[in-house]
Amino acid sequence: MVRFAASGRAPIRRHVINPSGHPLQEERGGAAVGKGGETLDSVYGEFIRLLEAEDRAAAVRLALAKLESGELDIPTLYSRILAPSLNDMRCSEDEDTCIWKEHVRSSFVRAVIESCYPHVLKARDRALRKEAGDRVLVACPTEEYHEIGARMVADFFTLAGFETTFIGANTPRRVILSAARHVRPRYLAMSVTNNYNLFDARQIIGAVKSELGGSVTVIVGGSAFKRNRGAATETGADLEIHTYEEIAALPKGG
Ligand code: B12
Repeated sequence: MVRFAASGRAPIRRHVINPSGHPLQEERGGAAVGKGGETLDSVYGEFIRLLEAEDRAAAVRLALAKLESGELDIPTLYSRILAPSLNDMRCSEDEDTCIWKEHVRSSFVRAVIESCYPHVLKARDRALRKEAGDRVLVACPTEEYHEIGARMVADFFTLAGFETTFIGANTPRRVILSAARHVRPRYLAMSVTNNYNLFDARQIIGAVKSELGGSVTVIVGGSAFKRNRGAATETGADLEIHTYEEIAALPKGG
């Protein structure tokens, strides 16, 4: 089935259910998550304070504590705390200073994501059947250096019961094709952040489709598509989506 989200953007959903069954509000503002009446805003504020203090250990501990207490689930932690901590970063210093600060912050966020992996597996096993699901290959265009969105999406697919292969960012086209041949995924999920990589995404999608034919559905997402309406169609993708909920709703098994 070939389908695009009607608006080309993720639908706005106000509520999600975390794997442990606690209802959570997606929007940070005013949403209660903590036992002491904490809001997503206050958890976010605390997380940013720790990043600014460059306190990696405390940032990891805060994220894990919120998961362990069931106050946050993985999709909410990733989409509402970690992603905005990077996407909303503001820097008024010179370009080089801003870039190394982006490097530092993204390495902290990466540390949090990797520390969460046991929780991803636990949540997946608790919520879903354990037999192997459909395969998905998560990739980025060749010159894309932004890989954190793709890394989060790999966990979203795992949580949703897929067998996920994450090949990371900055991978040559022939290597992506080799992975596609070996994995033979039902879905290729391509994350694009930098607008300049949309053209390469189109080349890769064309090559994977001619290699695998109709057996693969190509999904695209990431901020390059949020910024450029209609770009997904031009890449030749079958579907543009952006959220965990949309991933969890993808057809499986057949
Ligand atoms: C962190 C960062 C970096 C890090 C990346 C580290 C890493 N290992 O990934 C470093 C420092 C290396 C870097 C380098 C560069 N960056 Co940079 N970077 C950023 C920053 C601050 C955050 C990006 C990020 O990781 N966000 C967090 C992730 C989790 O969010 P996300 O991608 O949106 O993902 C979420 C959803 O979109 C979704 N999703 C993502 N992909 C997919 C895919 C599917 C299929 C689905 C379903 C969902 C989905 O899931 C995620 C969770 O909700 C942005 C600022 C911004 N406002 O975007 C600039 C930004 C993206 N960078 C930019 C630029 C220009 C660069 C550089 C070229 C130079 C520079 N000025 O730094 C270089 C080289 C990049 C290259 N060749 O690709 C520009 C891009 C502008 C453009 N042309 O499009 C931005 C927007 C900054 C700016 N305002 O100018 N960067």
